[in-house]
Amino acid sequence: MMAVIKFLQVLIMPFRVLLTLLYLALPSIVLAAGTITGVIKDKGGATVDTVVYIEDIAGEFAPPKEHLVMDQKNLTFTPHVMPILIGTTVNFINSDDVLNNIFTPSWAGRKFNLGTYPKGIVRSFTFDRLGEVVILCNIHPEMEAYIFVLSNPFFAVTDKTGKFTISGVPSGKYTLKTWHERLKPQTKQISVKENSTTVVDFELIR
Ligand SMILES: [Cu+2]
Repeated sequence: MMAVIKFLQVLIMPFRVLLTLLYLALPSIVLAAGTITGVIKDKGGATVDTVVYIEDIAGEFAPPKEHLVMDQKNLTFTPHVMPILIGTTVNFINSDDVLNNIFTPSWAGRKFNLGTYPKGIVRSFTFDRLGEVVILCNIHPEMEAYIFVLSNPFFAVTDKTGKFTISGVPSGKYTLKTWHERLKPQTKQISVKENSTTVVDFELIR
């Protein structure tokens, strides 16, 4: 019996070594990725709230387990522009002392209305279709936000200086696209190399 176990142990040994090597190599596999960064402007200067995203990338991407949050405060949706991975759930909060409503008139051929509710209530919605979703409040016509549902997690939104950074991108050739609520989308072919940064700037027009 002991001899058989010994024999099996010897047999398994190479696989254990292989597994250990794989485990040790994992961090470098994960690190074999690059960064895309740049600044987006239009003729008026930096364009805040521009979504930048890789159009197509192979792989299965699980949505985050944690819900994202869109707040309503001082009759303003925050954030104003929110790119998300398909399947992500967003919690809509009302932080105002007055009633607010959440609805969209059209998104991939569909509408939704989460209703009108007071401070302290949270209602959730899972975005299971791609595309641009305009978020409105039927009580305050000036309230407006955008949720942009994307097929992969390689996206970013520009800050107030127009800067964006997408990190952890596997090396490869991609189509990088922009989305802005008022400006025309633009497309650039880019190449990402591991452990390096690809700089891509855009000048958007109406
Ligand atoms: Cu409102």
